[in-house]
Amino acid sequence: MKSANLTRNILIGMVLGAALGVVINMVGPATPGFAWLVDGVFPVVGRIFVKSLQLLVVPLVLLSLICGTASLNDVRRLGRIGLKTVAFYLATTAIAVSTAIVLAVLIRPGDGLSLDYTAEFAVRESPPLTEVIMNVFPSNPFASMAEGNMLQIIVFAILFGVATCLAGEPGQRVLRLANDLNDIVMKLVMLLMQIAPFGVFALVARTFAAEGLPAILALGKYFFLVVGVLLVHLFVTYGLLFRVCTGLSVRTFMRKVRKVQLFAFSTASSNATLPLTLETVEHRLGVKPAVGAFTIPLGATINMDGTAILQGVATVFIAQALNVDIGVQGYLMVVLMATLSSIGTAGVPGVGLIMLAMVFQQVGLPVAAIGVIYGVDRLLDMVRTAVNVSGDCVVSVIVAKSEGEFDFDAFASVGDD
Ligand code: DAS
Repeated sequence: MKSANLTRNILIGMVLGAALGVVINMVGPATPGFAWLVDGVFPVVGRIFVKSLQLLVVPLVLLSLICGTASLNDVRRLGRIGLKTVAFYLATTAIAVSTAIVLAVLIRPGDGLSLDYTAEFAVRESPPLTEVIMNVFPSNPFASMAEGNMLQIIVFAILFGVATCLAGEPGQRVLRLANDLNDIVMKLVMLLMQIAPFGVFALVARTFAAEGLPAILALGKYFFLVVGVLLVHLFVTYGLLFRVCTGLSVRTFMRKVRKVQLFAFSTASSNATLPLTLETVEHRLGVKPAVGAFTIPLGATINMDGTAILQGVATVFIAQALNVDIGVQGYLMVVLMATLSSIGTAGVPGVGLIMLAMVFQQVGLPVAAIGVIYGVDRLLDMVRTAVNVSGDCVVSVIVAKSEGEFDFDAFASVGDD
């Protein structure tokens, strides 16, 4: 199926899934005619679809990063690309959470709310930051791959890629094999994409059936403020940054990342979307593998601007609802925590709430209060994941263009996007 048709079919699957989900939610998910759909068919189809993508993440990241690192064949350049990438990722995350806090303080979504959070919201404890940073270095690469520990896989792949450059002819033989395997895995990505419309339909229908309109209306101001800030960050912040740093057409960029955004929205997982994100930046946005193979896997793990926006709005919302003044210092702490806590947390559904618990603990808000916003979080997770992957694509193009690892013709090509 051509890429443009795939985008259309994914969109159709999403719209039909949302419509059916809302109807089921209104009639009642437990209704006999619907229960087997909501609790049986949709979860099964959705999980098979997401698992089929997660199947490819580790081989794709490992092979593309080994090939990308080796193709640079210059450790200094690799270091420069790495520093630029991390700097842009952290800067856009800090801007995101700051925008969220400022708008939430101005709009005051939590005023007048009486919070009932007697139901304890149990959140898995998140490791301290020092442990997260130490955990970046693998002790056993096979264990890292088996666990899907993205940062450890990235570190191992870069070291392996550098070593192949130093290994002469044997290294070149390994690189040729790695490139061939990478091509095959990319073909597998496009093959599995054919089931995307069905998987997207099931995932979106299940979510809307479970979290329909009543939950959204109950937290209207909060819900629509988070979505609003996400859209501001996507179209204003990223639009300006992309235009200023690359001089390229923002409209073309947004058109080309549409499929990746739909995918991220449907799966609520940057990791599951990673194969498509990588294929898009390298084949449609003109980012050469030497850069894309590094920026995209790293971005799926450490770059979560959409998640940071959730943290900013949710912190202000809960503080206002509890009449707690966490002060300027508290908000600065939120900016720091949101920026740093995104490092090392994989891009999977719901990771934003785990990180939010870290922020609440840091600024003295009751973690149990997160239970108040839990009901609409899956829907917000879908939107913020689409923003997360968009940020990965923006920074990839900026870094690629600044390093001369950019194919303008591929970016400007029309039609098969
Ligand atoms: N679902 C996460 C991701 O994949 C984002 C989040 O939970 O906030 O990026």
